[in-house]
Amino acid sequence: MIRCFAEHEKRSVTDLEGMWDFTFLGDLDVAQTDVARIAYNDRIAVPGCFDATPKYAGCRGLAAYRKRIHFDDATRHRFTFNGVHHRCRVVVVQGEKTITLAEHAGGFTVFSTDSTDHDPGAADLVVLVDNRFDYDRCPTHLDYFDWYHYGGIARGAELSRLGNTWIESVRIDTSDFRSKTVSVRVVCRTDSVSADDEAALAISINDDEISSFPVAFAAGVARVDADFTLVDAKLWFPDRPALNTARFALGDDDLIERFGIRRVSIEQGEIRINDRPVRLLGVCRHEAHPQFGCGLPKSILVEDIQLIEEMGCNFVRGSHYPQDPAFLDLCDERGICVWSEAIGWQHTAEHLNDPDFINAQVVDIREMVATSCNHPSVIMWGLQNESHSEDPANRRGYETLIGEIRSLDPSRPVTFASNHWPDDLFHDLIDIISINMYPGWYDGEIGEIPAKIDAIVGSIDASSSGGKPIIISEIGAGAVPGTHDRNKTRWSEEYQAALIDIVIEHLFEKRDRVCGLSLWQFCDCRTSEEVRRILSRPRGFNNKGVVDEYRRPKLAFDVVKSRFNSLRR
Ligand code: ADA
Repeated sequence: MIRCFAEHEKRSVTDLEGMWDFTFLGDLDVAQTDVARIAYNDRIAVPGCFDATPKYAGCRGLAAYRKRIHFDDATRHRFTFNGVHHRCRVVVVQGEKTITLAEHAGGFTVFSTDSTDHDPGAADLVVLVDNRFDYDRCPTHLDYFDWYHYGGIARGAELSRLGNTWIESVRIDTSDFRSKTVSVRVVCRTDSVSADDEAALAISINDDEISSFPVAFAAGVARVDADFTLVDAKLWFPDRPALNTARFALGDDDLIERFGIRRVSIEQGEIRINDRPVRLLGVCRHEAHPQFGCGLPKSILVEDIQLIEEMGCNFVRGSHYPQDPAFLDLCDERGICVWSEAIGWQHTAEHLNDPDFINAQVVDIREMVATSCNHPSVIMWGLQNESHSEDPANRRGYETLIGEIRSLDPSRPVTFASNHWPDDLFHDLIDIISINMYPGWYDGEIGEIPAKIDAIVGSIDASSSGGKPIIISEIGAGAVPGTHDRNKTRWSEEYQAALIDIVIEHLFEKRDRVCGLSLWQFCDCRTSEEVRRILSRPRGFNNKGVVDEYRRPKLAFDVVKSRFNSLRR
């Protein structure tokens, strides 16, 4: 299941998790493979990453997954994939018919594809999955990024019967938190051709009385916009995360969505939720685990959110790609604010001036916003981590991508994490200034950290971006788990703990100009196979987690826990 709650009570939805037929095809091409001739010689679990299993560890190439599915009838059915890495081709085989429904590139976003040309009954769903690096076909997953790119149907899949008329999407935005008014925008679609296909959309919120809205289709699409003032509802705050449930029904279809009444604003250098300034205390989080790759079971999502809460965090930066929607559900419930980031890592002018790269980024952004826009925990959008925002040749690319985000969602502030200050040229395009810096790790010593933070913050405030909220979006140190040294030398847990202690103390005990911190990083994670990178990463891991890759706390965990919890009091 994609979410932490049932999105439907009437719509027929089949969770496709479980054992699938599998075979690793290696160097075959995803477009040229004759699906009907594949011989399956293995089994693999979905959700999951095939190259996180011992037999396929390190394998890069084409993998074929097959699952017997059942079409309830001949009406439209939808396959929804929660994240397939890195690219795939979705095919249905039924009798003599082999139909390619879709190809998709980009692993960390939800996408769906519909089947309309099938017979009722059994069929085979075949997903050809390719985890090779191929800039031309999948420019969002590149081998120089500082994380390991696993392959597979990582976050699961489901099959839904849409029938002839269905609810396509729901968008719930807070239009006025003071009066507790939300705007609800629903898109309905139909395959029926009868012109008099008037239907009624029923909406109820928090089990209040049902409101009915006429639905008039034109060219198969109908939109219903409605405002609801929820006088008895509570607002969503990080420390009091009140959630509401909206139910929608259209004919024999339905949809359930949760939402929070909250408005994010930027005022006087602060980030505010419902006009209350929030101080964001958090960590950057990769979705990775040695046993599961990037396809984390819900048990690990629960473990992660529990540890994040135990540290006293109220903030997670999803680095460097959209997080699992189920994790966002947990953040909604626990009041953990989320920086949701489109995939990207140190991109250059070559990428940012390549129309195909920009188009792939736009797809990622559209899928990220479509999936995450109703989560109250998502309070800001990020993009292009440490890409070259100091290069004037990249302005148009940044304008296009930031413009796309704002066109899809004008309600949330936008930022990008940069390590190029004071040479950044595009801070005018964003609402929050976010700085990645590693004083005391890549340069200098721990004692120099306060002055270096003050210097950067001071120079920002002396610039044209002065007065905007500032987040330190990455800062930290490596610690090889279990490495101890009373002299606190680099790579020891003692050094990492001492550095993080100074950072938090200086940012929030000694000063209050910076409104947010996301330590780099929550958990250790495996880096890419690139030799230069690996040689700089003991164990082939990015060891800057405050817990190791199995979520075992390091000394720094208790420092963060003590500091953040006392700041939260
Ligand atoms: C950069 C990057 C992170 C990680 C970090 C590090 O800030 O954004 O993904 O690579 O450096 O550990 O050096």
